[in-house]
Amino acid sequence: MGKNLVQKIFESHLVNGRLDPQEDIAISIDQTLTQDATGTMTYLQFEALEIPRVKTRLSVSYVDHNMLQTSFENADDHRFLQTFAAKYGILFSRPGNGICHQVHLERFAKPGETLLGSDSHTPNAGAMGMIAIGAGGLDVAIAMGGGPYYLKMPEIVLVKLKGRPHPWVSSKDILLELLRRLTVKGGVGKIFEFGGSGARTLSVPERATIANLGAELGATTTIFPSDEKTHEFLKAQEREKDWISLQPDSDAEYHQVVEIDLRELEPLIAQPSSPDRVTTVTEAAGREVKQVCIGSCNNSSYLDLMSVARILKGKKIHPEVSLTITPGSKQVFEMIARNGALGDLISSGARILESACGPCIGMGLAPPSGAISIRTMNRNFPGRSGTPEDQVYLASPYVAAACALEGSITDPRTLGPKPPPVPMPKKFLIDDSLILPPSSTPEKVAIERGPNIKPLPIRGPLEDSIEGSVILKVGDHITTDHILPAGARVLPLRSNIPAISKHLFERLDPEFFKKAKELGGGFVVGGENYGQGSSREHAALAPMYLGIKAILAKSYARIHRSNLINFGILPLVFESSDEYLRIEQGDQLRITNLRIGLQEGGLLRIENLTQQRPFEVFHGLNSREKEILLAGGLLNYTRNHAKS
Ligand code: MIC
Ligand code: SF4
Repeated sequence: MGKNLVQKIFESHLVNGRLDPQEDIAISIDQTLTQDATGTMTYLQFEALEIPRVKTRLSVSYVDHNMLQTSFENADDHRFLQTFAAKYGILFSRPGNGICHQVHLERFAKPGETLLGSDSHTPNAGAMGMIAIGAGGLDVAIAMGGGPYYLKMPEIVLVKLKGRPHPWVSSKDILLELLRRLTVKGGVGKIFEFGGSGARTLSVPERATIANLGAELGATTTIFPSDEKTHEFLKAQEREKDWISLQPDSDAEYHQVVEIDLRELEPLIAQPSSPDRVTTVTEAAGREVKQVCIGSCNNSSYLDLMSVARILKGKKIHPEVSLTITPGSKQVFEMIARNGALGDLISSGARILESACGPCIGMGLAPPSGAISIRTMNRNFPGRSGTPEDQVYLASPYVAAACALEGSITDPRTLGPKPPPVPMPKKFLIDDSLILPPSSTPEKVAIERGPNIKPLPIRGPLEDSIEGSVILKVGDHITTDHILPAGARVLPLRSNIPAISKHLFERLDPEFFKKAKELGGGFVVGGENYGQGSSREHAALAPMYLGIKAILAKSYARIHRSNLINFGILPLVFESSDEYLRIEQGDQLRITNLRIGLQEGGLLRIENLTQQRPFEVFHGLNSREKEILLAGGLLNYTRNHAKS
């Protein structure tokens, strides 16, 4: 039987297990990436492992999220990250060099390799024919120490693209179409492998838009073959030597095949406040727009910004619209500056932001109250932009440019028969001077730690009996932005768990912190796909710090479930939706004989002391996960193993 692309790369990296769906496997990791908002904690954890130098082939530390320096915290974190990277053998991409996923694609992603990143959009690099997975910072720390990455072997879905899209339909619309069909949990436990004649015609940056947005399906990752288009891109990045051809066998098998006929697609748009609330732009047309933000790790490439610049050239944006442009990297920024396109954007009335995550993570540019903001980004979770009750729509750069000109949701096909052509450059501008190599005399490097960098909280082994009340009960699709918001106010506290924990669940219950403190911890109850979205392990670390012992939910998002286990919090699953309905906020729960109960079967018995009745929950933990929980988290588990 022939092999698909995923099987080929997994096979060459397999450390443990069999490549059958649902089997527990471990794969070796060639490359890691971190960004500053997750990086400080990742490196504090790496430090706790007491390993003198990273063991990966390549590890890169990026600074792109916490760029507003309204006080000392972010600047101090940058110094910590820079000195840490120098000492431990990590490349340091300085602030200003660009967004981790865009820079990694340009300079480091390599066909056939594996990448683990402490950011959920790490699959962006799947555009280069590599297995790139987003994970919690502790998993990345372990990988930097030479450990494998553990996961359940996902099902592999072939997404077969047929034909060529009509003018003004872009690669963004391909993934929006998949989100429309499959929803934000349609990819859980799956890897999407793209193929077919329609995939062959897409350039690497177009593929990256798709692979990046695959994270919103809840997928483990997304991958494209490495072919002539990959070769063309790597050559233009002066990295031809990194190219290999990587294709599935002609008789490769898949668990599922999804076909998209690109000729049937039209420009699409995701409505507030979920990436899967997709409709056609025609359907939404006419709604008044007050803000347009072009950029983020989705759609900030040279090709994207050149398209926007060509559309806006010689025109002025609508007087009611504020338009922002964030180039994805220094390479993109400098190229559009040197070729004059930046001048066209400025002349149209655009506000040019530095090359960073910016508005995508609420680092400024919150939209006006009640106003529609059109963004080329990947997430429109409620309140993420910084404005309560925000109205954020997600769409392609073509749609965004049309909206900026017209002041309302506008189908770009009204702008003319075809978008202005933008050819792929034969050669990108290469200047890696903002990527600092590690020190050759690491023993001389002192790590700088500002006052905001607090020691890592660690819990002891799992208790045998836990009791407490349900401090909060929430519904389906609670994102990590609900659990622990990002934005300019909270992000600077990422290296300070005592301070950041004050913001836990604040959007859902402003009293949560106070209650958890008074009660000394307890339980949280959630619905489907609990913990959807980002990889931020702070959404597990802060609950652990406040004494949350278990979450009870209908189902979990992949990365968040691992993060809970990594920090010793039980991710329990309701046996039936009835149980979810019966349990109430404020109920007092007790689990006894937990240590033996965990080891014995798949179910745990919980006493609801308030309602005076027992009920059962499912834990679905494999033997390694049980051991991690019994040890009180992955760090304790790893240290115990290192000693034995
Ligand atoms: C996001 O897009 O939500 C983030 C901010 O990049 C997160 C990481 C973080 O919270 O630091 C992600 O996607 O993992
Ligand atoms: Fe940054 Fe936004 Fe991409 Fe997250 S989704 S890495 S915040 S640009």
